Amino acid sequence: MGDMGLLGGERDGVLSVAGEVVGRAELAARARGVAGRIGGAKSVAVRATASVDTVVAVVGGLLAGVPVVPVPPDSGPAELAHILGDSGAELLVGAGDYGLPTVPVTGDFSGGLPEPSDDATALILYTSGTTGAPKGVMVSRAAVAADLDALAEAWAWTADDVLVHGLPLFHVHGLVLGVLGALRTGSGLVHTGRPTPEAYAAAGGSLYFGVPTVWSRVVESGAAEALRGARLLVSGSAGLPAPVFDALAAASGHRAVERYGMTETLITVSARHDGERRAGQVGLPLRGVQTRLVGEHGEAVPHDGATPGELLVRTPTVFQGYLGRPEATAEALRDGWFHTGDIATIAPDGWHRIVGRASTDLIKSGGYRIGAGEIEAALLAHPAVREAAVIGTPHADLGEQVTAFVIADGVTAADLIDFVARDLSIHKRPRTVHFVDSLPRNALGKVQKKLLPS
Ligand code: MLC
Ligand code: AMP
Repeated sequence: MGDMGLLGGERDGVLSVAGEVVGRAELAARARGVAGRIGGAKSVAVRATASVDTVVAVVGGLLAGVPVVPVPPDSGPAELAHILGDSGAELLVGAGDYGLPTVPVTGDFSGGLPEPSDDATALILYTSGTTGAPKGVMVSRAAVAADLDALAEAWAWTADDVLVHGLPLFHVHGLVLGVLGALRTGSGLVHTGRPTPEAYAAAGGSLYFGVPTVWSRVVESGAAEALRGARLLVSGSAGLPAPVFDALAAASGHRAVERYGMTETLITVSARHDGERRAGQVGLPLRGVQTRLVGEHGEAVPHDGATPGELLVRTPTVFQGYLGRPEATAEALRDGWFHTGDIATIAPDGWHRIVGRASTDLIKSGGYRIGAGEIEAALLAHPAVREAAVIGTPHADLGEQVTAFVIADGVTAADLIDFVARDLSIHKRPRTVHFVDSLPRNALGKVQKKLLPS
């Protein structure tokens, strides 16, 4: 289906983004208008603010079979230049000042549109690796459709639901699940602009999505009580701490459904609407997904619920590769198995628990994936910085925070945080900068991050 099942059907549920309401017929007409003007482009960029325009632009790209590159609106200049250059985006759809020819998100189109193949790239999502600049993750139309259908089944997500969330529209959670999922299932959508507890409490939906930081704030603020009438509260993008799971259950009456995924694989493991919910565990593989654990040398690790191993997934929702990076793709995707870099246990009854990450160089802060290498490179670009090491350290609200250790003279922490902020988006800024005389290194000179104080 050219529209991926996003626009059809007899659906009249509300679609509201940051206070702006759009009817499905109007969304379809505007998206066709975009599609009619971008056909043939290699890819198109969208400044992915929380807005109806972003939804129109993304759906327009899907209708045209043109890969969409959602750009974080707070991207700093270095990040923005990288995303635009690396993706080769030829047009900007909607508002923004990217130095590209711009296509408006208004207007109509009555001509014919192509029928893109299932393996056409739907989205190119930029995500951080352990080193270097973010990589473009190519996600196919088929992967998006398969994931949304598997989630709809696991969560009994239908046109009778009203989905509420306020997550950013440039990542899998907010965009693929939170917008395309609502469109494909036909559910209503109330995007709250930002994921504040007050807005969640006021929205009156049936299905709620949040990252753990959001659920923790919902509990802290007292807003959880207002969610009693909901059907399902879903948490993901980082581990939901068991105390938050318990406090949310006590205050809202809902044991949250936790699910696990990655940009590269979409969502692969989840608790079910009609099944158990276990604090600290992420559930069972979704329909069509296989998982297994391997040790450091690739040996099989028993699924005994106790022995940790690296989690591998084989799934119809897997990405098509990192744009322009065949070696990185081959490293991550071997014999059809994606190596997640997450350390997990699998119990004999199939329940998965994520216990950590293989690398200290990937940080999850507020559900954002942040590569230490990218921040180290930004710090090292400052003339006063001689050495830098960045790690994630525990943070009560964000799960982890970005913490930098630097060897530098004549600068303050605030100088360095501002310096990084000039280049990168807000959540990548270090929250704490420690000035040190030396960094712990091994005999080969590599920084031993595990020895840095957290
Ligand atoms: C942030 N601020 C800083 C700062 N970092 N100020 C100084 N130094 C820093 N280092 C500012 C912010 O701009 C904000 O200002 C204020 O401090 C509060 O910031 P915050 O504590 O980070 O809160 P907030 O901005 O409210 O963000 C929390 C959050 C956000 C939970 C809303 O982290 C978020 O939206 N996370 C979702 C990430 C996500 O969607 N991930 C999914 C990836 S896909 P001001 O002025 O703006 O208030 C994926 C796959 C899967 O993972 O499984 O889903
Ligand atoms: P991203 O690429 O931003 O999609 O981040 C993917 C990473 O988020 C995974 O590799 C995990 O480390 C983490 N993640 C996502 N969901 C969960 C979860 N429910 N529990 C623990 N970690 C999670």
